[in-house]
Amino acid sequence: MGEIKVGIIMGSQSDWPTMKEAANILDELGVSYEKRIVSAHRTPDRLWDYGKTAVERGLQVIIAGAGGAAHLPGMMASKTRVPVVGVPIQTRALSGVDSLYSIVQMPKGFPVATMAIGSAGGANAGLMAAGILALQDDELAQRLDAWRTALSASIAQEPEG
Ligand code: RP5
Repeated sequence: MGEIKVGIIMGSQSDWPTMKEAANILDELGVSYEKRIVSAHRTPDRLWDYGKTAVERGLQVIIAGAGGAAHLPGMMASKTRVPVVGVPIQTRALSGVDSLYSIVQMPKGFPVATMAIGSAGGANAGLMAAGILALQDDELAQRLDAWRTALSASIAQEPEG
């Protein structure tokens, strides 16, 4: 799998089931990654250190998931030029709309590529990261193309029942 180029970070252990969707996709595609709990509110120094060292450590994409007052993806984007893919975690109180709005509405200059709320967003974050890396990795590009072809082939022509 080689050098780790993808960081999966999340605000809490409770975010892991959603963020594991991204990890599962990366596993399927043979992309190595690291996973860390990095909370904007509970461990701000950890966030700062992670962002400060991301480039020198060779990270090329950071997938960041958080819920509620979801400041982690945006703060990470403010600290590193490594592209940040944001995953809004589905929350109980506001169904994840709070997370989505917290992540998507960044000021000009510090973008976060924001995915859908919840598990689809987690999986798509993995695919987005793979697509970015595939721009410079022909073998990964082939695996990603095959993955997409297999998904298309799995869709029935007609509904059952
Ligand atoms: C956020 O608060 C986390 O990203 C998580 O989605 C949410 C709730 O965290 P826990 O109270 O479950 O640890 O920072």
